[in-house]
Amino acid sequence: SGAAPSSALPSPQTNPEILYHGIFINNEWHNAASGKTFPVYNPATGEAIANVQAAEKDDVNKAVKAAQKAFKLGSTWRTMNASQRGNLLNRLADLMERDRVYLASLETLNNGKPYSAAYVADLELSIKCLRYYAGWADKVQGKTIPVDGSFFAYTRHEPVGVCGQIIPWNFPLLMQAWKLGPALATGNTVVMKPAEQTPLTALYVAELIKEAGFPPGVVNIVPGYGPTAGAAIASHMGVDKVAFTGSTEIGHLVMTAAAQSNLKRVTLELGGKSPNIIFKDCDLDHAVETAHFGLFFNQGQCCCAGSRIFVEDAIYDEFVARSVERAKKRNVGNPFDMNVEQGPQVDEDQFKKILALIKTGKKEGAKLLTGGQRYGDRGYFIQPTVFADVTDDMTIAREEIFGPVQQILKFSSMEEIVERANKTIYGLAAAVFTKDLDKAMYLSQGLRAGTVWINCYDVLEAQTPFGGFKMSGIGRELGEYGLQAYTEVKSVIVKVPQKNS
Ligand code: TXE
Repeated sequence: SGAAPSSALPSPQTNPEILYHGIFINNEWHNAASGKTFPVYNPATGEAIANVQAAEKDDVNKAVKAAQKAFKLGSTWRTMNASQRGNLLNRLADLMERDRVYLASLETLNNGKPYSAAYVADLELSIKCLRYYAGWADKVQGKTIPVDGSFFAYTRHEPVGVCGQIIPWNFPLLMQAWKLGPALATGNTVVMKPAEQTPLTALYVAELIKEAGFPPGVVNIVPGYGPTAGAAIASHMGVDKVAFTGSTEIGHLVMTAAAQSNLKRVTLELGGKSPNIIFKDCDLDHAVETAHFGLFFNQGQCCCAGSRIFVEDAIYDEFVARSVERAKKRNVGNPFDMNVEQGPQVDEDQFKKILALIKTGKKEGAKLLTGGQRYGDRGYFIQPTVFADVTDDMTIAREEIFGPVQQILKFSSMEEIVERANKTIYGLAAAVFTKDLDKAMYLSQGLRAGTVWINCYDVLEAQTPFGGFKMSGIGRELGEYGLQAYTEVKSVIVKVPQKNS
């Protein structure tokens, strides 16, 4: 997506220094109350690279207290001009720009994604997201309402309060930016838990938040595990809203915890099994390459990965042959190497889950045409894998694999395809490749998904809302819609001596 040639990129720092391992509360670094730490790994080698303080309930309590204090009426944050909140977000974006090579390098070390992708996609989009929401800070407006009687009525869009934000490991910096941008633009305070696999860049950004000049307690970052730190946030009586991105399974737990505690507002961005529908009248070269990108990008670790590729029967064999050829050419290896397209999976759990699903695919009769095994003998690399002759009922056509494994199915009519594409518990994204505008428009209405791409894939810009139908989530992130989850609407009604039109 608009990537500059990798030769034009500044070289990475192949051994970026890890500066922060603590819990960030009130713009200061703290150790865990329990004294516990947890190891963080380099997935390209499997070696531990840092020990990070493991936040649990006591630490989350401390962070929530700090966030509540920063949110008090009359506080520096509450009395700050909205435009100044925008300035601070822009300053944070400037600092990420300043440290872009370092941040992209650290992201690569901890997550395993190619440095070129981290630099061109993750950093670019994170910075743009913060700037987009910086622009919104002083443009969130209520209404005046012509109420019956001698009253003057208006609405205020107020911040919700303390926002718990629990994020995953597939795009650590970008998920942090998606969450911080709208929350801070609208004046909330934050207690954020990065994923236990990938806390390092979030902790570095914490230091940049302080440097940018955000008042103490506005953003607190509590690294730790899900069942301890994450659950403490989701069930906390002092947290007014929780935003979660991760698995559908944990999405259920977060919503349950919210229901059983204080009915905090909940937004969820969960899994997917997105259909990518290829008609015989498409531009075939473009469709093959974009379907490849839409599945293999980020080692296949995308919630919106196009993981059910439906191809019209007339071009099925040709599409499969070209997709296999393309997958065989995919350059796997050291993610710091500028020419590498695919690094390791994020950790051993994911690596094992993917290999097990590949086995299941073979057992259930899908045709394995390339890949299917571990790549190399060190780290969590998996060969780019393509399955053809996949049918709707197979496990690999139903479950999220979250790895470099492409499923290609066949279809023969318009009537059949809408129903089959929608036959899933998920509804995050979908795509259609055709030159026929009528087909594209018909499907854009019939597909039950939060995003429909036509002749493109993974176009995710800060201006357009993103989120799921069905079990892919609740609420929308990004765009103007993304602000809604971070504001409460308050009606204020004032008695006036006389009302005139
Ligand atoms: O996810 P989890 P995992 C999918 C993908 C992947 C699978 C499992 O299919 O293979 O989920 O990945 C925190 N209360 N996605 O196990 O556990 C956890 O610490 C509160 C899709 O890594 O959902 C982390 O910060 N929080 C997805 C975050 O939830 C809890 C991205 C996500 O982890 C918790 C990642 C609890 N009880 C995985 N338990 C996407 N939508 O992009 C865990 N967490």
